[in-house]
Amino acid sequence: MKYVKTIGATFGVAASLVLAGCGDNTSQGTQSNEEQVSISQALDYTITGIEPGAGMMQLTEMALNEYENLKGWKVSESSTAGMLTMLDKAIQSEEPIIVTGWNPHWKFATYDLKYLEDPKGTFGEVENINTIVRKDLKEEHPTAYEMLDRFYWEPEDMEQVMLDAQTVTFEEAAKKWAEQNQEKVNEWMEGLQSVNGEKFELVSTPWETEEASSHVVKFVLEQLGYDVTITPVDPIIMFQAIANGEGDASVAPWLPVTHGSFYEQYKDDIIDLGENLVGAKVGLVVPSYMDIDSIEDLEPKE
Ligand code: PBE
Repeated sequence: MKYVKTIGATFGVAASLVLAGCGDNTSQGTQSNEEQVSISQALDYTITGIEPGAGMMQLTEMALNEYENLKGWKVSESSTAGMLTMLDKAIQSEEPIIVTGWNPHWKFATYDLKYLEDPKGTFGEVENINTIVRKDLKEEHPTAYEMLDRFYWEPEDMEQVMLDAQTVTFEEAAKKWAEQNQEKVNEWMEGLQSVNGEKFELVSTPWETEEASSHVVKFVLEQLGYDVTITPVDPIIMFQAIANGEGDASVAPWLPVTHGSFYEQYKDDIIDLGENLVGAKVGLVVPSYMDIDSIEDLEPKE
């Protein structure tokens, strides 16, 4: 309820911002009694966030502490779907909005968006997505271990699966990608000994990027004879599950920054097989029509 009120207030103030933005004399005339509203005021000093367990939410809280000009700002907890709805609504009416954003993601193809510059580097530069496995995996499931060690693809591959999954299930989109990229898949499987229905627990997170990668890995492991389950959980639980051996592997950790603090906590109890994708990114994202370029362009709440 509180959340809805905030949105109402934001839109109310934002409407006067649009008026203030029409810089001709007439509109300034009608404005004379009204104070000019800054972008920060129009946003009610609020960044639109996603699921509270996301690494990005932690990073955004860190940014709120590290940037002096973000004094008094907050990040609203929501869901990815909720954030995308708010983003779409804002863009339909050219209102200001700041979201916790990342790519690969279709929002960059759908809307004209930009990352705010991050001079303090709180959100890192390029992010990788890594593969982690439980400590005994190599001995117990050598075939799966070797396949996971080989698994590596490009952001464009992941995007292709995510795009197809807008109309079909991730299961089908992953299968289609694997069939169209037989050469790559063959490299991952080459010379490996098939198994006979051994159970394999792939731990993932709830985002589409990870639905895409986890389903492709599931498909390939199934070709090798495994019976694979994907369990999406919060990032911290994902690390925990691999560390305590409840899960076999995960292709979902975003590093070095997004899940960096979770990684630090569990790194001694997991095996890190390195990157499965290079060239991801996280940060604060705004529609390109917004007249700010850097996190430092935002104003503290007085
Ligand atoms: N994300 C997408 C996740 C990881 C993948 C950036 C929203 C996060 O934990 O923040």
